[in-house]
Amino acid sequence: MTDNANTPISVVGLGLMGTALARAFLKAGHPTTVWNRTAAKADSLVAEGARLAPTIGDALGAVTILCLTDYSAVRELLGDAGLAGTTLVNLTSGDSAQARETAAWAEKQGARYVDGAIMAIPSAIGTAEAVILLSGPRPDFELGALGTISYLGEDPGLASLYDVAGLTMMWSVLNAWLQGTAMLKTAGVDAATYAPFARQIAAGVADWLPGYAEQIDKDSFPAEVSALETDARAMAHMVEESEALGVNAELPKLIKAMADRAIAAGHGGEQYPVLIREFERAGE
Ligand code: FVH
Repeated sequence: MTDNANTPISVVGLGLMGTALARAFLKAGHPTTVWNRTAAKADSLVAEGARLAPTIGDALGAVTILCLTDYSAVRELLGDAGLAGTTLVNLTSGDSAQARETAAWAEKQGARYVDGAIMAIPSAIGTAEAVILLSGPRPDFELGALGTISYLGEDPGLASLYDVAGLTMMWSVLNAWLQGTAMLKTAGVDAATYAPFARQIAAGVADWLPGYAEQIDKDSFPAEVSALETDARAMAHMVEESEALGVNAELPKLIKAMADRAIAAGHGGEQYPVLIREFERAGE
């Protein structure tokens, strides 16, 4: 990979995120070309030194970053543009099937195609906290101006898969926190008071992941700490408490139903990560 802030970069799509990406490239010294369907959104970047391409065809450079609403916008925009000689780095959010289809389509048109996912908000772009996931052919140019680049492998679907897996983690943790917050509010405990305790629990659970991952990868779940049937008894408290307090019990019931199914399938004496089997198959 060339560590070269002189590499010219094009950024197509100047919404909230695309503007932050273009600004980070400019700040790092990359000659930066920009294009947006609504041209006025390029004004501030042009004032900061970007070149505004008059057409999408002119915008396509050796390295072109795409950051549009979704994959259909990408296909709609680039449909007839001609892609030979371009490496597209598509940082638009989507799923792995869309990423693989778009890779095949772009390669058919002569482009090199790298898919990506941005795990950050616009204001974090350009800092180490901004994680950019990439997959597809390994880039031979430097994108470090954007943040921490993590290359995941040749399969162009991997970046989107990691993105969706990360979002699942994020929203599951947040929903669990909201459930506990709703329960505690009934006793007059406000969200700010509960938050540090919730954070401590989340950090403790995060520490279990490497050991649990080892059990999943070995497909062996000895109950070293607690058996699933013991966990299920605590889950019953979670359901009963929610119902008694008059707060929403959907999430506790879902958690318990999955454990109950695994126990019914004979896994009650094994450790929690045996539930992976419930996640690996589509629900009834
Ligand atoms: N903003 C964020 O925090 C998140 C963080 C994680 C990843 N995302 C993803 O980034 C993609 C873009 O998000 P965004 O926040 O920049 O979105 P908007 O501000 O709404 O900008 C959308 C741009 O897409 C252009 N566009 C849409 N459809 C078309 C089309 N058919 N042809 C050409 N351009 C199109 C739009 O153009 P315009 O409306 O300004 O003319 C904007 O440039 C997204 O995948 C997030 O999930 C951001």
